Amino acid sequence: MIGSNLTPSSSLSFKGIIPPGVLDFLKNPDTFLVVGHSEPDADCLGSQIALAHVVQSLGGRAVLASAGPFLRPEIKPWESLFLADPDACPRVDRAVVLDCSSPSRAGPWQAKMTGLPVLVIDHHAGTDRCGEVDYIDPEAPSTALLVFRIYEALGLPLTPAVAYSLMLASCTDTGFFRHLGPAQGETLRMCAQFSDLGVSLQDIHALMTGGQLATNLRLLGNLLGRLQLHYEGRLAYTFEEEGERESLQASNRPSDLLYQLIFTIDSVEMAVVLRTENGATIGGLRSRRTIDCAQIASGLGGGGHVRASGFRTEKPLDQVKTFIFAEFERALGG
Ligand SMILES: [Mn+2]
Repeated sequence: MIGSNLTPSSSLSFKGIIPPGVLDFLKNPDTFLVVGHSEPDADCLGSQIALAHVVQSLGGRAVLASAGPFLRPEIKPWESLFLADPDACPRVDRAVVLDCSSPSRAGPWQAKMTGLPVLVIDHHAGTDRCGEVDYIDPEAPSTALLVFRIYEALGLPLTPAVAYSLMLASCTDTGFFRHLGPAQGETLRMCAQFSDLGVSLQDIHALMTGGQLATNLRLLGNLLGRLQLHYEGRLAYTFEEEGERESLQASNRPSDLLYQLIFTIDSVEMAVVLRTENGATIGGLRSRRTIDCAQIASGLGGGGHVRASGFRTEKPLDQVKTFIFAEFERALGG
């Protein structure tokens, strides 16, 4: 029976139960569209690469798809593996959508999934249960962990490329393991296997934290210079001015570094970073412990995780800021 062999009863380490139907969905000699969200990160892409390998190991064919862009240095080398244009996609029989809280996050690839049997694999809070089969575990620190559980359940051997992909994915979504709370050793045990297979955390750390431009750090400096603390230091707010990135010739905003620095202030419970672009307001929210960022972002048409979320809205920045501050105040009171 499907599922009967998926939870070793003797092991406390294996908390995740793979829902019935997931493995059967994958055990098909079909062509699978393996798709993730736009503006992908390494958890999304690495999980897609590993899942494509699962499909191929089971006798199917996989088309890796991503709308991109591949901006971050650690994901750049993967760009050539992914099809960007849905019009160039061959005929596909079924789709697996990974790391997307909603199919709309797949951008132009969403339309390609219409009418196909879909498997959703994700770890976001509040993910649409829209697949023929859903494997959604909001307690998993990464989508990579869910794909790894599929490997384990199927007894598939890991290749060095898959181990690397899932390691980079895990490092991304766990902030290099520092976001792991208690009883999350499953991720560490998984990554220990990747390390034993020859994956270097040292190299991954250098790739993820290096490659910075001085211009990006100047932008970071400006954002820190504008940092305001509200609600007795519990809410930290800053913003990027429209056109600032271009005028500084910054290639990106070092967001991880920015949030990391903001949370070195002990009083900060939530960090809010806003910017405007072509009339839209784009924001990132991070919380230390209790504030549900995903819920606040969903009120602005966005989504994500409890501790990290984002949104893009047509509402003006001042209105967005007022909304977030009010939601924060309500969350504090509640
Ligand atoms: Mn993820």
